[in-house]
Amino acid sequence: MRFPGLIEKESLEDPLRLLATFCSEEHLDRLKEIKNPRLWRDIAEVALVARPASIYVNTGSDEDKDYIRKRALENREEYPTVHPMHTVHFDGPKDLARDKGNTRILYPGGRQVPLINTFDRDAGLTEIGKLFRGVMSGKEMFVSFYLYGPRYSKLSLYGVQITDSAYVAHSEEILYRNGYRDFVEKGEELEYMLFIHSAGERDENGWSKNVENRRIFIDLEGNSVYSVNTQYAGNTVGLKKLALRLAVYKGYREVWLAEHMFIVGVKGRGGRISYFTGAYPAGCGKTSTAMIADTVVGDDLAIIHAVNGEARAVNPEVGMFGIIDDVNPRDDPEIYSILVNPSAEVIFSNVLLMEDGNVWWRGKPGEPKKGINYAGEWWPGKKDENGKEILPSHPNARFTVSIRHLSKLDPRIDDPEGVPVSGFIFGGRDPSTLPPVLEAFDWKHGIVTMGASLESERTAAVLGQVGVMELNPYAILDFLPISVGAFTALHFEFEKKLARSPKIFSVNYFLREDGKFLAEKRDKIVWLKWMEQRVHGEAQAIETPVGYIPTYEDLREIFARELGKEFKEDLYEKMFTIRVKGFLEKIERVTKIYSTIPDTPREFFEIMDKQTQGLKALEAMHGQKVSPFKFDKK
Ligand code: SPV
Ligand code: MN
Repeated sequence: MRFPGLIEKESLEDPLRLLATFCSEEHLDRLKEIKNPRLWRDIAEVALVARPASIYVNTGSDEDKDYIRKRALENREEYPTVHPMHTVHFDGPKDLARDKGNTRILYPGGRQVPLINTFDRDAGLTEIGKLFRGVMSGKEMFVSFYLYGPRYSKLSLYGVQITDSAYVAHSEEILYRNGYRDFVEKGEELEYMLFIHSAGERDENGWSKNVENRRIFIDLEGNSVYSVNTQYAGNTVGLKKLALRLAVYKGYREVWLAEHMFIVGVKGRGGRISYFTGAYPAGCGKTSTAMIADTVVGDDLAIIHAVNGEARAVNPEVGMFGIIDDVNPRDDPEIYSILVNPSAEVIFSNVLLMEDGNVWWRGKPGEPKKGINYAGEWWPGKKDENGKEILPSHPNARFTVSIRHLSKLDPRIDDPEGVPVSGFIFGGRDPSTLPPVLEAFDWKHGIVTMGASLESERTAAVLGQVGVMELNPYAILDFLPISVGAFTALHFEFEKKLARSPKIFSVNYFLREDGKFLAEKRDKIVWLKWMEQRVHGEAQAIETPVGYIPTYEDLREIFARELGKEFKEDLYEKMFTIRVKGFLEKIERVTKIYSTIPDTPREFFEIMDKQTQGLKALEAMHGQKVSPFKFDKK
């Protein structure tokens, strides 16, 4: 029972009979095809509590997809544009991003976990039960089935989405592989994650009205997530960040990794492809790195298992929910061309929909003209109640599109075995210390000093002092259901299952001198190619106390080959100078936080201590800034 006290247990004894009061015969038959009584009870219980007018069982057929799109338009959850395959969704001014405060991990007994927003499980389920009571009355409830990974893969998970939002179902049809037939094939034995969502009451603009009662509760024990009074996809699309928490938890118990990482292929000598996964906090270059690589398996999430001693990764998704702000034809030709291709199905969210039926976002050539946006009607110069100009499209405006439109889509996207992972990349935004690329000594060193220690500079987009470094371990802090100490221990355990561990790298595209970035945007490909060569033992490296850095000669060669650019020795020296003070400060900041987390492995502190000793010895010998030319090559 999911909603204690709200319904009689007996009422679920014959779930199909009960569901017959909500479903047409055709849709009831669709449910009957899946011989899984637990699933029938789950759906019946939600229906009994939320009281929808009807239930639509989505099989992922073309007819079902068309119906869902049509319903999204009829419900005014989406608006048509000049292109029939392009629609626009608005979340409303108070529902434009993930709600961290109201997203909580339910723990029995109200257990607290440092840095994680937890809540007592019983209290949480009671509260959510009340919010779901009758919440779908008069509305249609969609039930959809998805794979979280390739078909017939041991790495994949399964999810059921129940929602009263056609926009959510529509997004999921683009972003995930429909799994109706897998549910039918697997019947009773199938374990699934359950996502229950309601947009709640909507106002005359179609926005969720009761956003103050927005709740996203993650029930680890029940393998379920409840989300209500919100529409923003990061809060509602179950298989995205809600599933990530459940997957991390399952991986923690079974020793595999669910990561907030892209998966890309980088071409090397003889045309070989080596795969890398990469975790970057927001605004640190994750998407642009994925797009500059030679092939793309995924842009946001990765499930990584040890298979016969090898780390193998699958992308649980087949679509992108990407930031559209500043996507322009010059910097992002690939994404831009997809977004203006009339035959690609796109849901734009929180952009400007102009009166002529065209959409506009910052970066799109042409001027924004009168229309509607995330805050209602818009016209050039429109101001809010404080006299501040309202942007035509929101900085968190997004596009939802199938990844299959990418010309660089990796042919192994659907490989049930996943792709072998040669390297993990952790990318932060650091103005003053970290070099553009750095290789860890070994797995544990990388996990501790690069993954667990991942920080990014707070930018103007977030309130507070600009330039302050914020810890975001593995770029997954917002989505962690367990402590970062336990997550770090999991990475140590994971390595024990590997015969050969991926190399670990950190990258930093934001190193500045005199306020100017030392690296250009397009240099990213150089760091990727260097990593690819390192994986195959083809590039040299210089050992420093914080890890290995590239040699000047290797980089000069790669810059010339990849970009036709002359890489100057003095730029190399600036980029790869070891800034001892900055590194020591980072260790101090990060260690201070981990010392408040009781389940941090002892080795974490040992590795940090060793690094501190190494840096201090270096400082004693060469001072606070040490040129890469002072070290020996390896
Ligand atoms: C992110 O913020 O990391 C995203 C978008 O990928 S959301 O789905 O909102 O999490
Ligand atoms: Mn993400």
